[in-house]
Amino acid sequence: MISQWRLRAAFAARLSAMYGREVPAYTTLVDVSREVNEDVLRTHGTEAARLGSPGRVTAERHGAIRVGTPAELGQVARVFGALGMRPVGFYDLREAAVGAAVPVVSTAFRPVDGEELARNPFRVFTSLLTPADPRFFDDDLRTGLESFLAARELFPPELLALADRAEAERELPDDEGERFLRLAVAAFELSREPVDRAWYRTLERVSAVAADIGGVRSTHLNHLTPRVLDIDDLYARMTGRGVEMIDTIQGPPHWDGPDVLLRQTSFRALDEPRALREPDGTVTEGALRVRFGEVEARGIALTPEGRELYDGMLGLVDARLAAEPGAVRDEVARAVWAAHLPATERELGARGLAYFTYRLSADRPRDGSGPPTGLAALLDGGWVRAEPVVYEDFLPRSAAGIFQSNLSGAGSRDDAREGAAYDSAWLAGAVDREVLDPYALYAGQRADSLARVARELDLPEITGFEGVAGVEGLKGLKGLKGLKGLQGIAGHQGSEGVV
Ligand code: OOG
Ligand code: NI
Repeated sequence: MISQWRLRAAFAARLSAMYGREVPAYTTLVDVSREVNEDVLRTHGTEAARLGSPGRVTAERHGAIRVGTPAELGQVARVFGALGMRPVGFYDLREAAVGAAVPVVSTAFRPVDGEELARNPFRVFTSLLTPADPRFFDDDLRTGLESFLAARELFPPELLALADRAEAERELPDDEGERFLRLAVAAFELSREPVDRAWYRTLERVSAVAADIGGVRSTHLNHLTPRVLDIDDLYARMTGRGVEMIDTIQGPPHWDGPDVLLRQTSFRALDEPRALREPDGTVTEGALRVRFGEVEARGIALTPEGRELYDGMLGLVDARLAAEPGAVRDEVARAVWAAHLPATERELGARGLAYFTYRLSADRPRDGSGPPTGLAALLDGGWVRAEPVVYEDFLPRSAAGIFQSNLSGAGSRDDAREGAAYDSAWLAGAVDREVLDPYALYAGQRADSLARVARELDLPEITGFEGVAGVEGLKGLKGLKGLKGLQGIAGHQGSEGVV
């Protein structure tokens, strides 16, 4: 029998081998990532491993795929359900992409509990085309797209049947497991079937993403992303090897305080030979440029309050750059971070801005004194230690930036028209399963760890979150409005400090 997590790990490894054959520059990226990680672990050792064991980080990947219809997304959910990956979060990239046409909404399929994440955290950012959005597609194009998409089959019935069995039984017999893996990897390979050039170009004029999804009769992996422990070093080394990277690292700047959320960068999409069918029926060898290589560094998960601070800080950076056109984004961001984000994990926790789990300290007091009940006192007294929770999700603005930096053209959108509404509940209906809230998952990890510590110390409960759980004055802190609020937050102290 092959258990679900072994299927997941094997799927991620085989996808990686397949993508390396298809996009050789990806192999370079993986090699350089490994070098960087080995160097960081050599110099920073256990400290670097606090956000993931070396084994986890070395194998860690996220993939990105794009599909065309709710029915296709439902099938994707079954394939990933087989691997113990569930839909988490809703991302509306139509809104996050400013000035470019990215007509998709997305979710991420990933394992959700701590043990499963530690075994193999493979996740896939999955985007769904929005043909019903009139800002991008007129009635004719919508009808054309929908009938083209309805006529294709991305996943063979045998794969879906095996997937349902693996999801229900949480394992597969060896032969069935092997068959499942082969069919699942094949479903994400780049197809050799000729692409209808005229149809592809029609869609490309609206959006390169729409063409990549709705212009071909199959799906494929768009990128596969290794995790690196020092993304600035990675960026410099890739550039040193002559690989053209996008201009920036998306997400938080490099700074002296704790790494939070997610930093990402990529090398530019490369021309790939593809067979094209011309209007007269002949097939020619052409090239399409849609797939690229991305790399990421993961930091600590932020609470809703921490996330509002993060979004407010991004707004502040934008406002400063608009006011001072010559300024360098990274320097401005570093200054904003230094002014507003706590510089230590302890303070991040005390202000209720980030998630931690807690465990009994090996060198806790043994002098017969009983433990206090408040978390701050437990931490101060050396009873309990805090460990950062890794951010397992994605960031809509960074995702939009990654999409945009690799588009061949901006496409077109008509913002005078009313956009079609899609939200998390709609997505849940499409996949016929619950779309989980990332914050609830992180908060659950924290609560579980506190309950365990309370049991171990024989305390009825551990107090100390009341003061920070409902940090006031953060609502409506968006962009420029955040300027005033930010100072308020920076000076905010929970009535009872936590970490
Ligand atoms: C997905 C882009 C988003 C990320 O890491 O934020 C993404 C895509 O290009 O299909 O993968
Ligand atoms: Ni990605």
